[in-house]
Amino acid sequence: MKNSWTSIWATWLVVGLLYGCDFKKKETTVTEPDTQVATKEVSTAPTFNADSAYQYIAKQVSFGPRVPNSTAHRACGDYLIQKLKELGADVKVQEFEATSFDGKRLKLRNIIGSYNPKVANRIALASHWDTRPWADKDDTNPTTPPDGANDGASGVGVLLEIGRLLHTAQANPNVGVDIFFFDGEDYGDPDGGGENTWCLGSQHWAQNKHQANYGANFGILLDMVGAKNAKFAQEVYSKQFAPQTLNSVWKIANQLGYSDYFIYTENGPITDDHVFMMQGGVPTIDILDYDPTSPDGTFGKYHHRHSDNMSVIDRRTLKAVGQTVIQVIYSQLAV
Ligand code: AHN
Ligand code: ZN
Repeated sequence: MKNSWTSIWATWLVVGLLYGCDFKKKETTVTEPDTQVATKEVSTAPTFNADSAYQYIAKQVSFGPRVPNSTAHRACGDYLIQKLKELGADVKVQEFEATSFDGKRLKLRNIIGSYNPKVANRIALASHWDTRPWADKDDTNPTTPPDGANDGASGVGVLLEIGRLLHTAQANPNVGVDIFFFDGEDYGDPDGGGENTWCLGSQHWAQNKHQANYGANFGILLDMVGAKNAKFAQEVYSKQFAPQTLNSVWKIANQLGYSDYFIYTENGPITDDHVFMMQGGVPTIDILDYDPTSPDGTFGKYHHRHSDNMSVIDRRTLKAVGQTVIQVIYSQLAV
């Protein structure tokens, strides 16, 4: 069992290394909506407030780009710790150092907020909170960092709003929720230095759990979940290693009326924090704005460019993602 799991991983690693992240020549397959998956009777979830999520994003952006070792990064990390506490979470901070592909020593923090910490059935939710040090796809100024409103801040903003709902909702979901803000995701080598140059925070966590014997039934990673007209295709590693979660989440999103966003098209594979969450034992899907059928290809036009600022953020996209995730929590998926 262990061996076949290892060889499956090795195969995907090779596929990932061959194709990289931004690969363009890929086959796309269309799968039909899965109507077989049984989700428990949909219980009433609280209403996700997209404007509140929007404000949490604007607040992060107001610190400036959250590039590791910068004062904005330090200040925003302090804010996130404080905010999660204020929203009633049990907060743990993992402070550590990692070496970047270009030889820098980075001071990083993973920030983890837990709700219903004693409950055995758990859901892991995650986003990265750091900003890429360079808008390296930008035509005019590729050496300075972007605002990272979508790439970084959007997922965190949605998860803070989820935390606010868990803190204030009348009905307590019958499940524990852990919110992971991973650091150092976006410091990767653009020139093929390897997949392990990305996702430094989740790699650290996979090797050093914040809690002995930590486990979750499944995980959901949010990455670039705020752009106008975002498309969330079904990412290959998610489909391979967390198929039930993927099917259930897409089904709920489509039931809620968000079929424009949660599309039944395959993409990837993408090396993102969910890969390392899976290595840490939590089968995790990636909700990621990446549409292989778009004429612009792959990531959105704002990706790693200065146009990734508040003007790309659309409350309707935040609502589609946030309402889906809170509904998943209150549906207590049997996956
Ligand atoms: C790579 O490009 C290797 N991974 C994409 C993950 C990512 C970057 N998410 C946001 N920025
Ligand atoms: Zn990025």
